[in-house]
Amino acid sequence: SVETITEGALCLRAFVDEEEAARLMAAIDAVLAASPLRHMQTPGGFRMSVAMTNCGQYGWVTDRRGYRYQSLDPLAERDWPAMPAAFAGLAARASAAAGFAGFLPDACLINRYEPGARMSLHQDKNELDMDQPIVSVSLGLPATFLFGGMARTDKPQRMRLESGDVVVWGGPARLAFHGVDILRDGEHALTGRCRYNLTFRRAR
Ligand code: MD3
Ligand code: FE
Repeated sequence: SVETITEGALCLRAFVDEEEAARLMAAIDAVLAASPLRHMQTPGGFRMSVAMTNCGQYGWVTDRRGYRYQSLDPLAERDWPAMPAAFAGLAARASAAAGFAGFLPDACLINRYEPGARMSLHQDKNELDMDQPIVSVSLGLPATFLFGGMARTDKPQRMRLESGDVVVWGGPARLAFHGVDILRDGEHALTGRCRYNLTFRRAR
């Protein structure tokens, strides 16, 4: 099914079936072998509870110097792994289904939430072209996504995201505030005790 969250944001429920999810998970494992998950530091000096890595031409990083995209993985000290074909294919299908044909992501941020991890309300604004959407894919344990509207002070809508759900954020929703509530403990056949989220972006 397709749900409109707000103008410009579509949730494609169960867009990824279990077979594709397993292929994505194998591709995630291959990325992690080259560029391991790590807890990055915010510019303010806090350790993020979500563990992250990237693939594609650019990767999103944060440290004491700020938030940015770069082609070098600072932990592995080499370029990020290439975007797996399974990732690129899904990003193309999902963006086309949401009316953003021609979306060519050059970055994919991989987030891993363990029980207790969360992401506070923020905007994604380190990308150059805000006319390009962001495609997000949830795998594993369910999470409560917080959709905050255009002002930080807007009361967030809560939304359950389950394994296989894909959300495409573009147009007027591209700069909306959003976050993820504290992940509850559980067990999922695909991922074990965690949730993965892939976000496909056009960084440059
Ligand atoms: C709404 N990730 O990595 S995905 C992020 O579940 C991030 O890991 C969350 O927010 C996660 O930056 C949420 C859904 C999402 C992604 C990008 C957006 C929602 C968005 C960009 C604009 C508006
Ligand atoms: Fe975000």
